[in-house]
Amino acid sequence: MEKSPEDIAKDIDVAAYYKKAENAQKEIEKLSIQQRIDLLLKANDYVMDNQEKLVDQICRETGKTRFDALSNEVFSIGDFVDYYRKATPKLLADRKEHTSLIMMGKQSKVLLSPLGTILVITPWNYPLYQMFMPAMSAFLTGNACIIKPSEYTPLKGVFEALCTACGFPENAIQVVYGDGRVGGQLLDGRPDKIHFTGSVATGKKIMAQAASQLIPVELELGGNDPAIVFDDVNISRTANGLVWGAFTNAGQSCTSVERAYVHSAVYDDLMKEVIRLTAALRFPEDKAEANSGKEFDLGYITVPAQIDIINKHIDDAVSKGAKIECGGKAVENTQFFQPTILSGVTHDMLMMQEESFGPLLPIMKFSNEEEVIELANDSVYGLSASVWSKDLKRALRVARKLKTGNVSVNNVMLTEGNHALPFGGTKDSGFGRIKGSYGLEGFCNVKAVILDKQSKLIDPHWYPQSATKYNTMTDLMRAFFMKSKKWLKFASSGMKMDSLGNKEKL
Ligand code: TXE
Repeated sequence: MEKSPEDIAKDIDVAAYYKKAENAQKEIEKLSIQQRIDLLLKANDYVMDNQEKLVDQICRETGKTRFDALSNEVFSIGDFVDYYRKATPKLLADRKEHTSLIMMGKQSKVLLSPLGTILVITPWNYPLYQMFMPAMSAFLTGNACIIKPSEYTPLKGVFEALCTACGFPENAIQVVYGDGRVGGQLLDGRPDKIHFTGSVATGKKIMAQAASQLIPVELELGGNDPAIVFDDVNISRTANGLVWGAFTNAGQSCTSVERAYVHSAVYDDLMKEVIRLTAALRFPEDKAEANSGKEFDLGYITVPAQIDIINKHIDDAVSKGAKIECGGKAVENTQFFQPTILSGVTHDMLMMQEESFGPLLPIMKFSNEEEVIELANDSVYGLSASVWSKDLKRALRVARKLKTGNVSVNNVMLTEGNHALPFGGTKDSGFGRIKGSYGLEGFCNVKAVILDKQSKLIDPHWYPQSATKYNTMTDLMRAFFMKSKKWLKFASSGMKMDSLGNKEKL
């Protein structure tokens, strides 16, 4: 008989997982950076070699289309590895930093050391990639990792098989299955850092629990991403971009387009094209077709409760005056939800304020730049955005003013497509950054080191203190720190300070 979620949680031996992780971390730290990269490359080849099996399992657990599984999970893993195989040695190398003249003779360095054990808690929308990317970032930086995948998409056995086949040190990456209770218990094992991707509500719970033990957290939460379309765009490209950005993965992406603002000069043309493209998407008519094994452009909604949220947002918008231009409901007795376009929307509607996480695209008209920036920023979220305009100066000006962690110009969801760029949000979308240099630094103890020489001399600011030392230090400071430097005075007071320190001590 299968164990209940309660029993699974009861049986978790948290201390044992952390003990194994601690031992594994000692082995990982012994590996050179190149040896870790070599294991990453093997993991990459394993994913590519097992692509079809993995795509099958992802599709079975999430309901996404095969192309979504391929492009958003397998391809993203390939791109992640391709970036870090080249960038990691440089990103993790010791850094030489500036040493002020006032500290002459010393050297300053920053060393990146592992933190220890990283707890990675993942959601269900991109199950393989969301496990692979943070876990491998943690591994590259010399950490052990414990993953708690979403109970809806556990991909049971995938990581265990990958780690064994590629020869990762034993327990370098452990996977613990179960629901939120198990996640909560794992926090009590006191990881050295938590990387969480999921909802705002759970993010707040995790942060509160982590605070009591001062565990650092990185939170990648949801979004309500705006797309801003100016009056000089190519209608066809922009409409295609919006439709893909809103409906890829059936809208279950934290950076999918959740609301669009279109300049009044192109609103009618763009709306017409968006509706035409949406109506042409291949989508099941009924349950029989949904189960026929046919290929569609949109998959289904992974977690059934999510359909209630989508329906609630549509009902709320319609009750406040919005018009459904196409779509608007789930295919009866299935988890497929029709790709839906709405017009006549306003900012008091739930879908313009909260994350729908489904295939909804509400479109609103605007007439000037200031107004649309204000509308886009009128959100508790701040994850991502897109700006569409031929005028790149304007697009960049607007991008600068958006209170989000990412902006794509004349494209959509593309910043996260480049692993050299940091990814993360502002406001309720969370904080911390993954990917790029930040993605490795975030899993490191960023350690400052000063190298001084051994000698018989002592530093002038050490004991004893005296009125003469106070006055000489004042002269030195004024000569060096004030707006115009007085080099002669600096040299003479520096020499006096040095000799004062040494005379007093010897
Ligand atoms: O997320 P949860 P859910 C958003 C989206 C969606 C909503 C809910 O709006 O409607 O989140 O999705 C684990 N201590 N996103 O319910 O609950 C849980 O087991 C420790 C945005 O799936 O946040 C799972 O592994 N862990 C998003 C993970 O947290 C806990 C992606 C996420 O679950 C826990 C998906 C606890 N107390 C949904 N409670 C994005 N940012 O990309 C739950 N978990």
